[in-house]
Amino acid sequence: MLLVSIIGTAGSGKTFFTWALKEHLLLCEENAVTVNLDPAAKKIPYSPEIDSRDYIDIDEIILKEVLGPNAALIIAYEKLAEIISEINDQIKKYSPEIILVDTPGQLELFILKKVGIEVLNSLEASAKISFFLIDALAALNPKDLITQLWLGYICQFRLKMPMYYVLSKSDMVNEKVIDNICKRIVRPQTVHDELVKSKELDEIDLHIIRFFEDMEERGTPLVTSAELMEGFKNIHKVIDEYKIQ
Ligand SMILES: Nc1nc2c(ncn2[C@@H]2O[C@H](COP(=O)(O)OP(=O)(O)O)[C@@H](O)[C@H]2O)c(=O)[nH]1
Ligand SMILES: [Mg+2]
Repeated sequence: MLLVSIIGTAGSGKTFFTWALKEHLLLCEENAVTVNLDPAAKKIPYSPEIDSRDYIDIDEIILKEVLGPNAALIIAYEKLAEIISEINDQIKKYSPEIILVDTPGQLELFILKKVGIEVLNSLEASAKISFFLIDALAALNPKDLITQLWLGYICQFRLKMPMYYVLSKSDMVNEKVIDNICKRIVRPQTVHDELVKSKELDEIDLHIIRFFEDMEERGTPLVTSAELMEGFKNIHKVIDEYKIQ
């Protein structure tokens, strides 16, 4: 049973990707279920088999506790942590091979608060991986891309599970843009050269670029969402490699 957590900033395409990946896995005759762990989601374009909104009413939390949506989401996750065994029982009923977990875009849940990590870690599965969505439209310049990579890296650091970076909305940019994004990731020196050219490079950029050069040695798996679906079976290889390290 493989658990796939789909993580990324708000609007990066997590829900859409969860849906598309589920449809793709259905076509491949893989037994996959979707779990919506975003209790604040207003509209979901598909019907998740397991839905946190069936257990938690975010609007009620906002009204009762007099909170804004971000603070209410943290309370919602604390409630979710309390009933996680029920969610696990629901998942088990489907005997799935693959569990796709859609998460909220409020990354502080996974970066700054223990409760987000606790919830994802409490979901039962024999292997776990996360996909960090990088919105192509929000990664058009080198610094925006590096910022997104950092966010993903911090999530990986906190979650302690193998991570794939998945380029979403690649259909909304041309191939040259995708090429540029890939080049910057595979060879961070490209970012260095671009910043020198635009006279933007400073000391902190140098440190950050050096960090990503190290990351390059470790290999940063980046795929477009379409490539990921085509090569989904390779994911088991990534998980095995991660376990060996
Ligand atoms: N063209 C295109 N639109 C996308 C893609 N992924 C998401 N979107 C759109 O981007 C918006 C935000 O997507 P959503 O999945 O709700 O983002 P989330 O907040 O990360 O769950 C929606 O209008 C989606 O239809 C994609 O790969 N291609
Ligand atoms: Mg969503």
